[in-house]
Formats: sequence, structure tokens, C-alpha cells
Amino acid sequence: MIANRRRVLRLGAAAAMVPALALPAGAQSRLHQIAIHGFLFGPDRLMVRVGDKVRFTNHDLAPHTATATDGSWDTGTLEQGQHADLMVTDAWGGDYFCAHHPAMTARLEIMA
Ligand SMILES: [Cu+2]
Repeated sequence: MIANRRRVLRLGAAAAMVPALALPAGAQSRLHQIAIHGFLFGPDRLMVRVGDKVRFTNHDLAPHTATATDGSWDTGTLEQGQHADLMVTDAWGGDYFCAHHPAMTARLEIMA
């Protein structure tokens, strides 16, 4: 199901640093926002498509991460107000959590 874990998601440190993806004709890339607030990911279940971008923004005083439970992607620590963009490059589905607060969990589904 996970053919190549390294290619599942590409993490860009900043949106401006992420090269544009080559998309099939007619495909439209969407930006999905996941807010980290009150020690929760919101929404805690999200379905996106390959070619989309998922932005995790930390609104808490506490530092958080969004870290795939299978280790295939990780935002690294986000301080308050910081965000990380995940460029979705392959189908994937699974749970992720915060490395600082492992009780924080959510799910991401990526459709080809
Ligand atoms: Cu956390």
C-alpha cells in the first residue's frame, strides 16, 4: 500500500521553497489547512488528493509536530505561529501524532 515511503510526502520548510508540482491537465491543486489548537489537530480527519498541499499551523503556546506514525513524513517542531507545508506526491493513508504530546493523534488520507 505504501510503495515508497520517502515519496509519500515532500516537506517544504517554507511554501516559497517548494517547487511547483507537475499536475495532469485539468487537475487543480488545493491547499488544505490543519490548525493545531488546544492540543488538537483540526480537522482531525482529512482526505486530500495527490498534488494538493497540506499546511499545518501551530496556534498553541506549546510546541507541536505532525509526525506520521509510520515515519514517512514529519513536520518537525512547530513553535507558536509557525507552519509547515506538506507537498502530497503519492497516495498514502494513516495516522499521525505530535511527537511532544503523543496523545494528540489524527488521520490523513491521500487519494491518487
Ligand atoms: Cu504537541
